[in-house]
Amino acid sequence: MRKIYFVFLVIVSACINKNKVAPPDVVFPVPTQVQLDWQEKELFAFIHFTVNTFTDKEWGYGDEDPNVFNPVDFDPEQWVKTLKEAGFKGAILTAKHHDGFCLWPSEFTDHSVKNINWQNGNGDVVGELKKACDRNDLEFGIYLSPWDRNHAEYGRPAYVEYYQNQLNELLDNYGPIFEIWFDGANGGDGYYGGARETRKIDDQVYYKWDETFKIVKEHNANTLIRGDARNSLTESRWCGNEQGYIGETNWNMVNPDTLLAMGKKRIKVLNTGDINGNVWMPAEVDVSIRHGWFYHASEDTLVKTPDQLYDIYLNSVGRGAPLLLNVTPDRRGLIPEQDIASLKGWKEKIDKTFATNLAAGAKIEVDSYRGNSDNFDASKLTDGNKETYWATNDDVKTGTISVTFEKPTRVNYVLIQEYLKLGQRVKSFSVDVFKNGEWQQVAQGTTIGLKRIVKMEPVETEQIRLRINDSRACPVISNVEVY
Ligand code: FUL
Repeated sequence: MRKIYFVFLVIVSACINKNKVAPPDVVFPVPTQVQLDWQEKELFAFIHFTVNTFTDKEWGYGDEDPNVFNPVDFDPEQWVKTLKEAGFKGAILTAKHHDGFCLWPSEFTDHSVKNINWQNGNGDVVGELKKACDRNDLEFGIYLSPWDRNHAEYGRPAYVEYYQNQLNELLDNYGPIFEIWFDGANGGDGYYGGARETRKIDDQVYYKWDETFKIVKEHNANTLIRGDARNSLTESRWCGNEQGYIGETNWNMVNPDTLLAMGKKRIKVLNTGDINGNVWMPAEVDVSIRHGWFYHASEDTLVKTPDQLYDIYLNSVGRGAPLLLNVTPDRRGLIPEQDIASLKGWKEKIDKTFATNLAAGAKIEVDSYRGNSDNFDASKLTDGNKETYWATNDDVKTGTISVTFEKPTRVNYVLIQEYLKLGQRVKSFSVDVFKNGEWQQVAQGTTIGLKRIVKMEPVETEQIRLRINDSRACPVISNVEVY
């Protein structure tokens, strides 16, 4: 009897100890909840619309007759429905581009929709779009160009006050917004109230970013700040190009001071992030559905095809960076039909490709798991719960996850996700399939991050495995899917 009691005690204490296995320590830096929520939304739309749409320019000089702005069939409901159906979670509008024309009736300038013939001066693109977003449950964001080629005071302190006034005005009247987009572009020359000259500023100092960011956060702590990566308060960085891809190696971290010292060379680092970075600053991939950011009739034949958009998707979302895809309302004030067709085709392709997760019904095994505790075992990889994860012991920086199907199955993609609340870790991985009695490597990669979609040549196999080859600390993987 005593013996049975003893065995019972041993089992109970083993169980208790198993559940006592501590989770891995955090590897800093880590995302804030605002950043993580934003990253997880994955798909955002940019909307470039202003006088440029009517003057056929990309950068207005600032001397445009505001009355050229006349979208006779203006229908933000059509924009929002299009974006919503394509799977976007939010839309960011150019409330003011470099030319300085304001798409809302700002009380701080005459250069706005309030002084034009369109809608008898009662038009408000920002307000109408915000309302359409609210009606359709799409999040709303604002782009407010710091560079203003219209304003007479640009380059002097009075302009920064004007800029901050406008920011306050927009956030007061059209908030809360999910993202604010601070553009870094500055070409120097402009109309500047008639001066027609070149004005140079030190963008690190002139715009008083710390103060400007504070205005945003005081209005809503949940608004994500997309800005210059050389400022450590920036919450999302530019991806270093406008072609629609983030690096195959994509760390969510950067070191703002290092970037500052690098000059133009920093653009390369924006694309890859920095394994030694001390600030969590995920990249956002911004790219246009057409060649330019604004509508040009001459680009009607240059709309990206569903396949091109799908490649962009794999090279952004599939590498752990949200995609900000730009659409271009035309002179009618509508998203053109051919662009809508492309977006539809793209969405269908994504939905079809990722319709059935083959890992869901398969057997998942790992070579080791943390403290042999079922809190960190293989089942956590496919339980559909993003808060649970497979992890190894602290001294184990490699690991193997294998997926065994009931019968030979055609596989084309593996989707992997790290649990980022404990920091981004994986440095190198490979994918193998079991074929002709042996393991054959079919893909390899570096970082994983929020989501990594690995595309392989389609292959029929009974077993596929993921090998983590190197990691900053023990790997912590929350999800594995196979398609
Ligand atoms: C750039 C701007 O100069 C382009 O016109 C566009 O707005 C793009 C998204 O950012 O810096």
